[in-house]
Order: sequence, then C-alpha cells, then structure tokens
Amino acid sequence: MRRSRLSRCVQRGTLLVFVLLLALAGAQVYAQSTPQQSALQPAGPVARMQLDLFMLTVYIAIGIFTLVVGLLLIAIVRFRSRPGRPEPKQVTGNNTLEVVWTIVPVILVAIIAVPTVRGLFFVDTPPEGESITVNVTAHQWWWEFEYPDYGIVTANEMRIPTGKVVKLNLTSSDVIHSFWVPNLAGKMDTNPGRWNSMWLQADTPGVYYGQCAEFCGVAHANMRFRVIAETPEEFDAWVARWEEALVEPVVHAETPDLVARGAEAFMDRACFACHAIAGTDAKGVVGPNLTLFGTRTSLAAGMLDNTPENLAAWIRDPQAIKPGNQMPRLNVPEEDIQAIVAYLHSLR
Ligand code: HEC
Ligand SMILES: [Cu+2]
Repeated sequence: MRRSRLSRCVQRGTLLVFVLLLALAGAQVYAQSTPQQSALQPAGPVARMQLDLFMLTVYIAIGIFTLVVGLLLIAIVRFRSRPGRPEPKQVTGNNTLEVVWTIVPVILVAIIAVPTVRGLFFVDTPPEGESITVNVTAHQWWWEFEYPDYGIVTANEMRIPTGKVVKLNLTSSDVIHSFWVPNLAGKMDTNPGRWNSMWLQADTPGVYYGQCAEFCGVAHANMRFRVIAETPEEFDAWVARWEEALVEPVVHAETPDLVARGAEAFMDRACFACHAIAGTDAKGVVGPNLTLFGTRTSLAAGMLDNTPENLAAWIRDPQAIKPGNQMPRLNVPEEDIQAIVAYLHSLR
C-alpha cells in the first residue's frame, strides 16, 4: 500500500522534472535563435531597460514561488495523515510571522518601485543628441509615417538610422490603435484627436517587425509594419533619394513603354483618388502614399513581400488578400495591372 503511493509520488516527481527540463531547453533554443518579433530579444536601449525591469520582477516572483511552494510541500509531506497519528498542533496568530510577511513584501515592492519610476522618466524623456522625428498616423488598417524635417510621407515601413534617437509623435485617423515594435520599445496607443509621444533607438541595422496591438476592426491582425534600421549613411542616401523624388518621380524603367502606360492607367483607374505619388497629379490621401514604392520591401501593411506577383494579386483583388480593408476591388483589366505593377516598381 505505502510502497505504491511512494512509487506514484516518484513517478510524478520525475515527470515534473522532465517537463521543467524541457521548458528550460526550449528557453535555451529560443534565446539562441535568430531575432524574432519579441520583447525578450531587445535591440535598443528602451527595450533593454524594459526587459531588465521585467526580469527583475520575474526573479523576485521565482524566489517567492519557490519559497511558498517549498513550504507548502514540506507541510504536505511532514504533516500528512497517518494511521494512528493525532492531529498536529493548531496554530493561529503568530505575531512574528505576521510582521515578517508584511515587511518583506513592502521591501520587495520598494525594490521594484525604484527602477520602475526611473524607467518611466527614461521612457518619457528622449536623451540629448542627434535625433530624427517621425509622425505616426494609424489608419484602419495601415500605418502612415511622416518625417516633418524631410518632407517624406510614406507607409508601413519606417526607415531609421541606427544609433540615433527616433522621436515619435503618434495619433490615429479613426479608432484607437496601438503602435508596437517589441524588439525596440513597448506599446503606445494612438488615439484620434490626440498626440502621444515616445522614443526608440536601434543599435544595429536590421528589420524589426511591428504590429497593431489594440483591436481596431476586421483587419486588425493584418495591420503590421516594419522598422528598417540602416546605417546613418544608408539612411541619408534614402532621404536624398526622397528629395529627388519629391521634385520629379525617379523612374528606373527597363521597359519604358510599359511604365508609361502604367502611369496613365494609375490616373485612369482611379488609383490617384486615394493614393499620392510625389511629383505627379496623384494626390489622394485615403490610402498609403506610394512615392518610391519600388524601394518598399512589403505590401499591404507588412502582409506580403513586395514582388511583382503579389502586387498584381493585390491590385486584382485586395479584398481576397486582406478581407475588409478600405481598398475596393476595382476590376482593373489584366494588361493595366501588369503596366501598373511595372510603373509602381519603377519608382525607386
Ligand atoms: C477608395 C480608395 C482606393 C483606391 C481607389 C485605390 N486604393 Fe490602393 N489602397 C487603399 C487603401 C485604404 C490601402 C491600404 C489597405 C490596407 O493595407 O489596409 C491601399 C493599399 C494599396 C497598396 C499597398 C500599399 C502599401 O503601403 O502596402 C497599393 C500598392 C495600392 N493600394 C495600389 C492601388 C492601385 C494600383 C489602385 C488603382 C488600381 C488603387 N490602389 C486604388 C485605397 C485605395
Ligand atoms: Cu489594430
């Protein structure tokens, strides 16, 4: 009888240890994997501070968990009922214990509060030094990025120079969204009629994936974006390209006739009513600004890679790709689609 209970106990203990080892191995693999969209792999000072604060509370919680569960296990094993054994002594109201378990949590909360308050000020005040400013406007279901110092208005991909402070002002044109690039910084709500602000910085070049983090309607899950961090030299070259594009479209055409037809179709097929392309008569503001669209890596708020096939599929039937989004199916003839694809990809 007793032996079988003991062996069950050993079995369960072994299982528990096995599960814990598995979890540990998983965490190890995760930590060594290539960067993912994760707050556990910080790539800049803001995200790093936030992870440090998080880990401090995690370590304290692990300590409390171990202590409480340890005491519980000791109590369960030592005072378990056995045949013929009297009920153990009942204890209530131990003053020393009461004082200890009031003071210890107060100390722990104080230990967490100090770096938390320091962190709040850190997040709120961008450090001095070289910085750029980007105004972020969230739309159902895409992101607009305006660089007021350079006259740039682009969408869904925010290019930033590494090692520089990026000051963000954030708002929304419709409902509440939330701007979140986990590897670079915590979330910030974008509210209609109000500007919030935050800052972030990327240490090394790379693509950091962003996501709307506040449910905002049918295509919320597909309201993604990318932060593309480049060396300051690459970033300056991108800005210089924009300065040219603002004067006249930079058209790199391997197939000039097709591209010219595409530019015409873009005006004939109502695209211009919702989209702007700098230096042309297309000045719509309902949809993303498509200036230098050929330099974009993604399409439809980070859903697809910006390949000719995907772009054609998007123009053919945007509703099939991203149900509910605000670009209607326009029944564009296939020849025009191919021409528009060549045109948009020549803008680079
Ligand atoms: C009624 C307004 C409207 C019209 C007309 C319209 N679009 Fe759009 N378009 C949008 C909106 C809104 C989006 C953003 C969709 C999303 O991602 O949620 C969009 C997205 C796009 C994108 C992806 C942009 C990005 O940043 O990823 C492309 C490319 C595009 N449209 C091309 C076209 C072309 C070509 C036409 C003409 C055939 C056209 N659009 C007509 C509103 C419109
Ligand atoms: Cu959303």
